[in-house]
Amino acid sequence: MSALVVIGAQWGDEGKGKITDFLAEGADVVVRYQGGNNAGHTVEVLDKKYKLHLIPSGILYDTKLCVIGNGVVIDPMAFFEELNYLEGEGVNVSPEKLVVSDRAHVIMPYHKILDKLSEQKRGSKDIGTTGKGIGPCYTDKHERTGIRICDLLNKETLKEKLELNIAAKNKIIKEIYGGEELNFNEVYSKYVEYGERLRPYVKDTSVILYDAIKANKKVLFEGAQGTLLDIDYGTYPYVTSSHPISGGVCIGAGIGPTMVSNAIGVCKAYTTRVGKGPFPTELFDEMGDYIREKGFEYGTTTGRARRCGWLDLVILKYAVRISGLTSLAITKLDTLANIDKIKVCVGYELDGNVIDYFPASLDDLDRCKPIYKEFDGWDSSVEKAKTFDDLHENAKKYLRFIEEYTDTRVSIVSVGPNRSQTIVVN
Ligand code: 2SA
Ligand code: GDP
Ligand code: MG
Repeated sequence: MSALVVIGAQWGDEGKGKITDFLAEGADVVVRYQGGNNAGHTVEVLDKKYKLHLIPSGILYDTKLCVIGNGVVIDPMAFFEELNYLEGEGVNVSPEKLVVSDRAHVIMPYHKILDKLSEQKRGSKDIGTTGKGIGPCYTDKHERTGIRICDLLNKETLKEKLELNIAAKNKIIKEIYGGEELNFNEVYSKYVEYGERLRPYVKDTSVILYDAIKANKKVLFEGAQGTLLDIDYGTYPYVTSSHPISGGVCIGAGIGPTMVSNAIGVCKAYTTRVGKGPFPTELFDEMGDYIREKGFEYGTTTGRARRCGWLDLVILKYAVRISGLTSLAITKLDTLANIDKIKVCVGYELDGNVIDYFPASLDDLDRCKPIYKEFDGWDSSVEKAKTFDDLHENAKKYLRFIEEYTDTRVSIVSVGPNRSQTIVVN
């Protein structure tokens, strides 16, 4: 079996887009299985930079099939905007290269409105969502009132489901939030049109993936967000509403666990988080600002400044366990260049005890104080490294320590944003 999962081992933005694009060269199929256009995956090839949100990062190759699985929530407007953008960049996005699951749920205008209104209502306890309607869309999915891609293809079904939804959502928008009601006819005609435009892309993607894996084709699953944003395993409620972990692949793409052979966790050489919620190794000093500016840590989708901190190995070990990671891709080693002393969190002190696991309770997490191990830094020569041996000795020591602590091999090291700045470790 040759299915490989790429997941974020932290709070997202680890460089999954870059690593997926790199690995996609050896793959036949690239699949998104959760999340939606809240994701922002950046890929740099030669002197061009692409920002992907909903479309898998394999799309830049002409010969790979890209699949948007049933676990993804799809905003048709965002989908077509991204297709237009890619077409403008000369990328082929025809239905021969890109397919969308008929079972995927659709982000409707009321989802986006409710996302923003509920965030406003939370006040200082807001989650810091991207405002793309992700949470409300997954809520409807689990409430069993959602509208799926296959529903967009049948005018009568869509009418029936939309009538019920618009009535229910308008009541909430108006009575709870005092917002402006949506007009049924406007939404209906727009989504009928989206359905017609989507039709050529719509397939039973689970069948396509089963057949591809059975035929020994190489299938790459591209996670969005990260382990600590997982609805079950993340820093709940400061999480997204899907399963970014490797286990999300089975549900979100419709394949069995026996079909996945390997899972690679992408992890920055430090840690970032965008949005609210706990972050034990967060830096509030100039070092945090330095890393943010040097690493250009701003949201790919919203442009929000990302919070920055030291690498937290408690988190990485947790990600290794939860996703059964078989190897790690460590990115942004170059961002830490020229820092004299680099710290790494190797445990937490909680009420006088040392723990090396990630607590479920946010109250416990709040009282956790990181325990650091210090490393000597390296210079910017790492940017030019082509092999592991080329790396500065101190950078090698850092990577070996990560391997030792997590008991997991580092298989890829990324030393710059470009596809070419990627080292495969043998
Ligand atoms: P949502 O919109 O309901 O999924 O937000 C819930 C939480 O999930 C976080 N989240 C993300 N964190 C990191 N990166 C994401 N994608 C963009 C990027 C983010 C951006 O690539 O930079 O541009 O702001 C992403 N998407 C969701 C979010 O911050 C909330 O904490
Ligand atoms: P994703 O959501 O995990 O795909 O990550 P994002 O694209 O949101 O954020 C990662 C950012 O870091 C992007 O701007 C990438 O171009 C950039 N990046 C990825 N790997 C490296 C690296 O090794 N070094 C540097 N300097 N930038 C990198
Ligand atoms: Mg991102």
